[in-house]
Amino acid sequence: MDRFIEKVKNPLVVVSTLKQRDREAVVDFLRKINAPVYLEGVSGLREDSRLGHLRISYIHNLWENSKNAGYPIDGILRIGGVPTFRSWRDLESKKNQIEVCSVSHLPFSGLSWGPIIQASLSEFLGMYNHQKRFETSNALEWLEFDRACHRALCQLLHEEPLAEPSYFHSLSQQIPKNSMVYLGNSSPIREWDLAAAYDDQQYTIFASRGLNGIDGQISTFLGLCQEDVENWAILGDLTALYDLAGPWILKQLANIKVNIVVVNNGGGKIFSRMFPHEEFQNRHQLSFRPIADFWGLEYELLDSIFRINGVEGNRLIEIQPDAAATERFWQKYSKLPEALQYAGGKEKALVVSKG
Ligand SMILES: Cc1ncc(C[n+]2csc(CCOP(=O)(O)OP(=O)(O)O)c2C)c(N)n1
Repeated sequence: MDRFIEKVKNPLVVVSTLKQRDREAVVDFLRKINAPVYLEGVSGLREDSRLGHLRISYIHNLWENSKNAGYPIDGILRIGGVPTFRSWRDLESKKNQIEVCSVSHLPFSGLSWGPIIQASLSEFLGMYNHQKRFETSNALEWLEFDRACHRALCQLLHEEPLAEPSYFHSLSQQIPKNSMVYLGNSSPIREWDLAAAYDDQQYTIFASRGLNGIDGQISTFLGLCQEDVENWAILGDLTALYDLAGPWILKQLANIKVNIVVVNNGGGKIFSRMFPHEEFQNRHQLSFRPIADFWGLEYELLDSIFRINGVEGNRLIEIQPDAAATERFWQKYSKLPEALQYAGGKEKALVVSKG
């Protein structure tokens, strides 16, 4: 850690899963070292206003965009569990080009190289009271660029309300405050981080990280449910299909309120951008209504802009995003910086192309 802090000029801190009791120590540490930070939803700090001035949210083309803004990232300091953050995987091929240091309560490195310090985060980070404070002036242009991208993203979500990420934005505004939210595979955890609003809804967010299996996720969610709050799971359709028997336990969980949201995009869409062959996606036209009936869950189908209504019992909400709108969304998302007509660190005009 000392070596990382001494050696690196332009660090990005990435914060993934944290234990609740470590959060305040992590906030103090982040404010002290004063470096740009990417906060995953599972950190519980994504919406924390005390970190708003350091927060990076647009991570598409991270390496290039930060470099173009005069802040070529030369080190990643990871705090907490293994990040889902896409650029974490890029690091696998960046050995000797970038410094990486992980500090985690868990022993998992999540990379084939780089040191990992396994420790109680509150104790370990608390010791770093007098460490280097990074010069945010180096990062100001990048932070400003990021804010402009975020404003453009908000406009895009508004323009494409039927695109898959826009449903996540809407969910994040409508799930009741203080709910437990379980983010499943494969896209939900990433799309939540990308599109959820930054209002502090005091959600307790969980995800199943580590082996990343899509099996057993309904069961994992039901095992995490609490009595005094609403419980929400957001899962891909194949992930839900892999655990069809999961709800059997509901009858024994009498005092909990459960909402299972299935984002039914007709298969494993994560593979559509990885492999040219459709077979990898396991495409289907299945409806989840019979599954809701089978388990005695109330059922709602959302295939247009929606309002979540309160219901008495447990329910399954099926979302069917519009495939064409989702495709347009991703096209425009990858070009947000161009749409900003970004030049020399200033947002000249906020024009997100229509089409
Ligand atoms: C047990 C298991 N089998 C297979 C996989 C490989 N896998 C990873 S993501 C995925 C597709 C998930 O599809 P879905 O839940 O519909 O989410 P989407 O990609 O559409 O967001 C599969 C099959 C896995 N991770 N775990």
